[in-house]
Amino acid sequence: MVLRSPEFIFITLSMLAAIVIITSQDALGGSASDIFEGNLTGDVGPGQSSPLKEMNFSETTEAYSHEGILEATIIIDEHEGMVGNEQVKAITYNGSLNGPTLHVKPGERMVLYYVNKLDQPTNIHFHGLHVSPLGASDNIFRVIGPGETAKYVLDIPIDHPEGTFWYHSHLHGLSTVQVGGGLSGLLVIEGLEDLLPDALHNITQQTFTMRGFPWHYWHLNYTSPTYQTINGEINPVVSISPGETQLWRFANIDPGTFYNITLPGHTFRVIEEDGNPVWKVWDTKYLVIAAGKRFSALVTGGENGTYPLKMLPYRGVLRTHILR
Ligand SMILES: [Cu+2]
Repeated sequence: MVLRSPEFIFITLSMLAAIVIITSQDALGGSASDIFEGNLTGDVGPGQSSPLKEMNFSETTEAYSHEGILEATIIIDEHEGMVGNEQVKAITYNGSLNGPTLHVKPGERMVLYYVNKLDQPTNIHFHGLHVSPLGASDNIFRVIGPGETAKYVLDIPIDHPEGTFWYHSHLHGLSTVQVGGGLSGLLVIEGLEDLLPDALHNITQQTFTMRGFPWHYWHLNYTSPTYQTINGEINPVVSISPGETQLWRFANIDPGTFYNITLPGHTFRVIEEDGNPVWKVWDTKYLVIAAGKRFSALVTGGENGTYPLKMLPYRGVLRTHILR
């Protein structure tokens, strides 16, 4: 194997990704910014810890199926907004740094109207889905030109695994820059909780989509002001009660960044990996999440307190996920 420098990058991450507050729900006040204790690369300080007040990107939305069909319109456009203290231009799905989260069940149909308002072509791929790659389905060879609207129709097989997937632009030659620019989002094939013991069927679920932003194509070295975002936010606040078990889905929807996350004092009980329920549940204190990878884990809240969901340094020579 020949090492060519642009395709190999050293990644060093040492940053805080989210604040987890463990307390009874009643006691949750507006104290999130008071307990903020760190920052990412850049100058995000106390008071800017949770939703990006000054940022004019929209919040992540959720789209659910209705009577067997999930119908959604996804508009692709450029938007400017603030991330940390930096004015950035992003390519967004529906104005958000994080595309809408699509929820669909095995056996259902997904109908998406994909509206390209960019001045360049694009398309969409549904990462990991076991569906037809032809026609108006998960066809990565379709080209949706500037100003065009495409209708995508995907039939999810009745025996499709329940798990966490994602979607992103996949136009050859442009996809890495478009995904890094913001064109990716989460897709959940529902039903994972039904495989859990009865007591957990109504378990509270939270999703964490991670991406570095702004994304620098060949300069991902963290001397550049790249912020690690979760659900399109910096340092969001997550709450869970002592002893409560929740289902957390982690998805790395970035085209190149690796994450190594840990929640001090807690264990991730992994129940799904890359869209498949695991054969054997396993426990870990650290989850290394490569670009494109997903995990679902059960997390049980420990003692009252505030815990940073940390991204640890991840050092190594990594081949970037070149999507071209
Ligand atoms: Cu993919």
